Parts: sequence; C-alpha cells; structure tokens
Amino acid sequence: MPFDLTSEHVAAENHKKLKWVEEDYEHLGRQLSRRGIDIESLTRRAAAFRVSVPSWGLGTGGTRFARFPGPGEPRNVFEKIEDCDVVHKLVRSTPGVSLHIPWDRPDSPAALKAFAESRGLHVDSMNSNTFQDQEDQRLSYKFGSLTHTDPAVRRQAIEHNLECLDLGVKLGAVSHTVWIGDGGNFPGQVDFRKALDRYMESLREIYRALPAGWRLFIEHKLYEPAFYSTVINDWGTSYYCVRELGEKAFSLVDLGHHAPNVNIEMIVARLIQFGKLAGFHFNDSKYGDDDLDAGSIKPFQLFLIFNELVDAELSRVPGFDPAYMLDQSHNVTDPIESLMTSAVELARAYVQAHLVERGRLAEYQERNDAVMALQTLKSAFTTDVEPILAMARHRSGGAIDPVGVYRASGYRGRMAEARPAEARLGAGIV
Ligand code: LRH
Ligand code: MN
Repeated sequence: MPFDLTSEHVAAENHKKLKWVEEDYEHLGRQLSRRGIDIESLTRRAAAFRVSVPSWGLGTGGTRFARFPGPGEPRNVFEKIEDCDVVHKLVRSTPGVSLHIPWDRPDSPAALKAFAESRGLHVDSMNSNTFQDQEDQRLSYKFGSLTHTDPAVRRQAIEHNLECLDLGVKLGAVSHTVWIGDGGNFPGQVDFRKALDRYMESLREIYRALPAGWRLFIEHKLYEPAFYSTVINDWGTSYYCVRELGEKAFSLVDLGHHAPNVNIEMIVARLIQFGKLAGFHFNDSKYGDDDLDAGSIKPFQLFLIFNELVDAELSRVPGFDPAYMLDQSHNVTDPIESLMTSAVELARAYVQAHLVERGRLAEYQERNDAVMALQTLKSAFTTDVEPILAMARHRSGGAIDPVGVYRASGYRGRMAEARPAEARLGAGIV
C-alpha cells in the first residue's frame, strides 16, 4: 500500500531491517575497535555530513540529442523543493538546495524561502546562467557573455549576475557560483589573453557587489559548449582569477570538468594548500562532462578526493570550509533515487576517508614505502561502512533503505497524477 513519507512510515519500514543493521553494526564495531577506531565517532561524523542538491537535478536531464521526460516531473521551483524534501527526509544529509536563475526565478522570493524553510530546507548557492538566451533577452550570448567582445553584452551578463545576488539575499543564500561556457570553436576565433582580461573586468564588478558574508565561486571547465578553447578551462586559470579577485573568491571543482585521467585529488590538494578551495559539484563521468551519479563510475577517485579533504579537516587547515554540492543530470533514472544514492556515496567516501590511519601513512610516505602507503589507503577504501551509514540515517530519522522506502511509498506515482506532464519534448540538460 502506498504511503505518505511521514516519519512514522519511515520508522515502520526501518523496523523491518533494524535487527540486521544492528547485528552488522555491532560486528563492524568490534572489527574497528581492533584497529583502535571508535565506531560511534564515525557514526556521528556520518550523521553530520552534509551535501546540497541542485534544483536543476530534480527534473529529467537530457543530452544534445534528446531528453526523455519522466513521470511526475517538477514543473516549477516549488515542486522541485517538494522533491528535495523527499530526498532529505530519507537520507537526512541534504538540507541545502542550490538554485539556478532564471530557471528557478520565483515571483515571491519570500514565499519560496518560507516554503523551503517550512520543510527544513535552505538555499545555499545561487547559480547564474549566461550560457542560454532567454525569450525576453535583448542581446545574445552566442559568442560569449562575461567575456564577449561587445561591452553591451558583458554589461547585460554582469547585470544578470547582480540580479542573482539580490535575489539570493532575499532567499538566504550564502554564495554565488559563476560558470560560463564562453570560448571558441576554431583556432583564431578568440584572443586568449584579451578574453581573460575581459573576464576579470566583469568578475571584478560582480565581486565588488558581493553581499556581506558571501563567497564567490568560479567554476572551470575544459570544454563544452565551446569545442576548441574555453576561457576558464582549468584550475590554474581559475586559481589565478580568484587570487586576483580577493579573499572572498574561491575555485569550485566540478568533477566532470576535467580531461579523462586528470588527477583531480591532486588539484584538490593544491587548492586546499593555496586556501582557495570553494568546494565541489560532485558527479561522475567516464568520458566528458557526463554528469552521472557520484561514485557510480570511479568510486576510488571519489575516496581519494575525500582522503585529501579529511586530511585537511583533521589537520585543521586555516579557512578550510568547502561547500559540498551535487551537480548531476539524470537522463535515465528517477532523479530522486539518483540524488539519494549519490548523497549516500559521498557520505560513504567521507566515512571511509576517516578510516585512514594517517600516522602510519605518513611514516610509509617518509620511508618511501609505496606498497604499504597504498595498502593503508586501500584498507580504508575496502572497509564496508554501510552499517555506519544506515545507522546514522536511522538515528537521524531517515531511512535505512532510502530507495526501498521511496519506491514503497509510491511518491512518484502520486506525482505523476498530481503533475500532469507538460508536453515539452526536446533536447538539452534540463
Ligand atoms: C556546467 C555546469 C554548471 C551549471 C550547469 C548546470 O557544465 O556544471 O555548474 O551551471 O552545469
Ligand atoms: Mn557544475
């Protein structure tokens, strides 16, 4: 029988599995205590882990070829927030929501803020969009936005970002994320140095307008939609920009924005060391910016990234305060299921990274004992911490089996009835 996702129903579903989780938890507790690790401290860390979900990830995503809308898709930002509520109810680690403007521009910011807060949710980062032309837009972004050769187009793009800041203040956001697709498709099309100078001129104006206490996140990307050169193409260029802009600017790492085989965990270590790590757009990919579910393709890379993050956390690196956010496109799965499983995979990598015996690792590194150094990481990565994750969700009022409870609730079916599909076939990520 379908049911509302009340805490009572979730508890009733948990009850069917709790005995097994407790058995596994106790067994893991004994194993970990042999390694001098207190399982309860890890469960507290798991329960405290937080990652934000992207509003644009609640609808079905697509590619340039096609988008195959799923049933009961959210039709506006309020329905996206309703679905974010379901994700957080079941995994208890996703109270933050990143918004994208104009996709999520509300008629009443106050009403949207109250709607989210009444569900225990909050807006974290605003995202501007100068990579598409809107119906009512005067000048096109076909040849760029914040780096366009025409100062009028740059002005228009700057004004859009300033609007995002104003809206974000009304919505209670704390940061602004700028990703632009500006670049060229052919050699000679763009003057590399002039384009970067125009970018900095535009970003300085946005930086000056940053509300008190906010941070500005710059997101680099190797390619797409430009296929020969991208103005903010890699972490080095991003780092130069945020260092030039000032102490409130940081470099955001979207895992899918790097060439295959790039050592992203090393980029993370660099940005931590330079005090300029904004945080992440977590996802996974096999080839390009595939925006697949986090931990679904390269779980060891995700673990190695969290190994750098946990090392910084434990060694109390000054100013270390990364924003963890998901950025995915759910083309063939139920977005709610993908976001829940992705949030769980991030918590898994985080808890496993806390299993690394860092004193021993440092000794092996000093002694250049490569085999034992890798073994030290692998023994953490190969530890099944599922009992800790399930217990943390259960103790926080969430579901031991989020996808199982979600499917049993019949939520998607109810939404399919409540939200008649808008016949909006086509292509593109949203
Ligand atoms: C660009 C990107 C960026 C968002 C967009 C939805 O690829 O990662 O973060 O604005 O996806
Ligand atoms: Mn991104």
